[in-house]
Amino acid sequence: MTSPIRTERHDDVLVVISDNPPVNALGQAVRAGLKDAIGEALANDSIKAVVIRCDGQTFFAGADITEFGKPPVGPNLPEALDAMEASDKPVVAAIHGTALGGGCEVALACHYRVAVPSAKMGLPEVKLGLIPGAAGTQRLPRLVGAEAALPMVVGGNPISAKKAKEIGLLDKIVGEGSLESDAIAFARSKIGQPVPRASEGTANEDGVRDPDLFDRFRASQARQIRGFDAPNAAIEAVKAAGQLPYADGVKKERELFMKLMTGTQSAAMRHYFFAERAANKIDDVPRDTPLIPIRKVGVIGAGTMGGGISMNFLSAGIPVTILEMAQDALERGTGTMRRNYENTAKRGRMTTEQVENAMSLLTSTLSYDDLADCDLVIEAVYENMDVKKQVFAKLDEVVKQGAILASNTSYLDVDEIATATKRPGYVLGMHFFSPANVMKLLEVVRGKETRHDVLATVMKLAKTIGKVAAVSGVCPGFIGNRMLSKRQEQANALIMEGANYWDVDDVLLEFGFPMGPFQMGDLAGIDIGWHRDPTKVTTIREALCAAGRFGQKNGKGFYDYDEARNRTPSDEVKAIIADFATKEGKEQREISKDEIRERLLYPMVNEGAKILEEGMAQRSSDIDVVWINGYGWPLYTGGPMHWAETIGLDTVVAGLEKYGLPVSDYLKSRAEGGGKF
Ligand code: 3H9
Repeated sequence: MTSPIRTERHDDVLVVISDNPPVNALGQAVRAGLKDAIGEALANDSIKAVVIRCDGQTFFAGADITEFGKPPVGPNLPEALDAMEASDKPVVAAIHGTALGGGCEVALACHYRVAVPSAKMGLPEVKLGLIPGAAGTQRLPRLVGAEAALPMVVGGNPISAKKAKEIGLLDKIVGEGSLESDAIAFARSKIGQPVPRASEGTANEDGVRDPDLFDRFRASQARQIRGFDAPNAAIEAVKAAGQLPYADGVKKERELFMKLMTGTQSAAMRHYFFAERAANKIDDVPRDTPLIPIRKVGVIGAGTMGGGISMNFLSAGIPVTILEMAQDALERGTGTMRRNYENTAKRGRMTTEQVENAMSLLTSTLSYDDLADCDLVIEAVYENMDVKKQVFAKLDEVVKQGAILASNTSYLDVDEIATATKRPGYVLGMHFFSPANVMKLLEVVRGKETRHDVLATVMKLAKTIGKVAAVSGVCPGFIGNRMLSKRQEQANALIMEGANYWDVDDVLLEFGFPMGPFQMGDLAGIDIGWHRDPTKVTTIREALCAAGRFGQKNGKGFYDYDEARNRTPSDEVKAIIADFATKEGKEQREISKDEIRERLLYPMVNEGAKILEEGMAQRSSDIDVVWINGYGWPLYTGGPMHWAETIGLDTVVAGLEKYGLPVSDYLKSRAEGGGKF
């Protein structure tokens, strides 16, 4: 097999080039090739300097994740990098694309780093439940200081070349089109000078002078890192870089790295990494299916949903025409969109110029005729089949042939909606989650007649607008809401049997969800769908509405809220629930948190199994993608299906049986047939 690493001589400079598509991951052959190339440079007196660069779309994007969990084959990355840094001939990293993880560590082991302006650098290992394992946590703080290193190592988000230059991670930004020649010239300018080694840097002393830095940083990240093991290990490792000699720091990093690597969180997060990428692929749709160009999008409905949906496209530079029934609704909707953008700008996440650019791509209208030339129209009117069918019939009349018509319905039958048109092949569901400009998930609902090119186009478009997409078949509630309804059923049953409703919420919080079902009800508004007749009260929710408890918006729902939106359980609500339970003759008993957790989550897994059995999801990992991105299922458990496999499908089956809950044949068969979906 030919090596992915080749070398080229440019007089006294050896250029080492990696060509390992798609992302130049640092697999065994790359590591071996790098080590050999450095050996070649050191052994040859006529070579005075080395440049390392990559072919293809990016500099090394990290270790090869597919090798994780398999027996290691040498040389390992730290070995290859130590050999590189030990060289007394200058070694220069020439960076384009994304130097991530092990790739960033390669750059750190080089004596100098130059990059094109569009390059990014980062240590995203925490996103895989890990920390850098090739001395990144030890070299980076020594080079840029603990304060600058912490957000990179703990947050895992890449930084721009400009920022990297500012903090001292890059030595020079070179021409976008002249990386290699500029890097060679740079390397040549360093020949004969003593080489600076990141492992010998002293910038980490900022953390020694100000040891509280680490606790302050941890506190500032408390919400984002709750429940995750890796960020705390990352803080510990960066702190060690200031407390220990380099070799001991590296040892500490390795210990922390190995512990994480063999733990369940990293396994779950690596599962998710591949799950997200797999979800974008549709088994029976060829990867080279020609796409329909989407140059202009129409959105029907300027309410919260329609506005949020539109913002996704505007932010991605795609013009949107938004339609409403009345001028005041239209103005209210577009006004809210502008305010949302301006708030984002206030928080420093957008420039005012970007706000204006986005808003300049928006056209508002009261006339369907203005949607005629759209390539995609997404309907976000309220959930009523007759109304949806009227909208689709009208769209079919006015919108050009070949355009895609999508519904944002969260549970209605997309196939039935499609019958209102003469182009059912161009109809599908695009189920966004609220707030639609923020939530990552897009459930793409594939109708029985949806064409391949329509599906492929929407999957690609999802990526363009920064969404994570998963395909669902047509079934009530699709993947996400269908499983949610099983959890809600149990939540309602549990409080009727004597469980405290705040315990139900707390169990899910402790599991890692951002909130529980009753908090969620309060946030969304308990009065959604409330018929406003206090004499007709048949459910707990209706009783709360009749008592004027509408949720967070009026300071009381299931909970009482103070000014800062802190919740306290309400005596009034306890009495309402007790009253219902008595009326229904439900015996009250103490219910343990274990029972609450199992009864909330196991039925979801069972429903997921049924979804798989019916072919409504292509693969179990798609279900994980839906739940992690749309419903706050904790990433570090890998999603409901991966979590169920981790705790054992037989455990789930036994739990369901213990509580007398239904167990699908498919779940049983998977539990008996190896414990995997
Ligand atoms: C690490 O480095 C640990 C070290 O500190 C310790 C060492 C001791 N390995 O995302 P895309 C595949 S941990 C293997 O769709 P994009 C990916 O699965 C690593 N495969 O492209 C996909 O395959 P397929 C730290 C990888 O352009 C294809 O490449 N690094 C890896 O949207 C295209 O990927 C990271 O966490 C990998 N490292 O985005 C970076 N990376 O086509 C992870 C990608 O079969 N990678 N693949 O589905 C990324 O963030 C993005 O892939 C990147 C490109 C931004 C690079």
